[in-house]
Amino acid sequence: STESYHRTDLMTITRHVLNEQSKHPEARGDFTILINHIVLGCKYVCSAVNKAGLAKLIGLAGNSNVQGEEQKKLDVLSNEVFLKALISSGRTCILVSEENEEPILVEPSKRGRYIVVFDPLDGSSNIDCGVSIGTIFGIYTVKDQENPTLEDVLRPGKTMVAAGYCMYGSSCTLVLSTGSGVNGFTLDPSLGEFILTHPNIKIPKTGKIYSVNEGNASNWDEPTAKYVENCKFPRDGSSPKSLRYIGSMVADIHRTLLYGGIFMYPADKKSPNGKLRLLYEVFPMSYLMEQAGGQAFTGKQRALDLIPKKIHERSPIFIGSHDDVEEIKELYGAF
Ligand code: P6P
Repeated sequence: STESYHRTDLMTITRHVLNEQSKHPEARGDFTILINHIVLGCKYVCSAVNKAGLAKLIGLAGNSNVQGEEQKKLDVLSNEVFLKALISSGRTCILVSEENEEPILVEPSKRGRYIVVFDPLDGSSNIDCGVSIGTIFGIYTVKDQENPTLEDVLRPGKTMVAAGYCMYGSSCTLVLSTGSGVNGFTLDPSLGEFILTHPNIKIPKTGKIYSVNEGNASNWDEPTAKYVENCKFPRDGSSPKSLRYIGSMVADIHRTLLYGGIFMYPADKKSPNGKLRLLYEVFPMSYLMEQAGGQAFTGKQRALDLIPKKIHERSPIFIGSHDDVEEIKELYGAF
């Protein structure tokens, strides 16, 4: 809200996380340090994303930087930035990135008790046309810090201790939950600080927007087809819903969280598990949506109850306003 922005005691994300920490007297500040390193990564990627667009457009010297190095693809650069930031925090022991086939085991001297699963730059194919893209992350606590194993990451999303995303668009917005609600922060480039601009986000109980790639309609199963049909030709004679589909998950989810409605990437004949990745796309967004009063459903069960078998496995997802997801659950229950 503008009121908090103009107040003199700006609530930065660092102060906000420290306030959260003070509610846990036993906390040693490790989590705060971890979040600060994630925030650092987001600031760096934000500036790289904004520059890259320009560099590409004005064709800087074959897109190589001043050292003449070949301009790294932004998602590769973003991945390196987050891996370095997370490892240097000294608070992580296992990292799972969309860009790395295998989990990364942090060297013992730099180990902490957190596991971070992340997609460093989701939707990066949208950069060239200026569509918003984003970083998505989820955080687990390791069971035995002396012996981190793959089992530590193949756990249900409901055991995450925090999740969030950072959207690089007209402004840089970081949305975070540490288990007691959802808060949105906007980067003030003049301060280099994320300022609390969306305190305690709650998703409307129902919405007038549905978000799905209609191009896949020929492959949908019956319940999805019926639900979308009813959005367009409501049986109860109410006005049809609006279709909004950006094709960048972070942007579609951010709009759904703020305006309400439902985002869907269903399973279909081509991709029986849908397209989106369970661990570092579906779980973090489902965690946030539930914390904001919404729901996340796979077509079979609550998304956060799923137990991954592989770190890059996919899952169908129906996520958003409580009542809208309830409708699709009834349709799936009925079939
Ligand atoms: P489709 C972007 O490539 C992405 O991974 C998500 O950000 C987005 O929601 C989805 O794929 C879009 O997929 O098949 O509709 O183009």
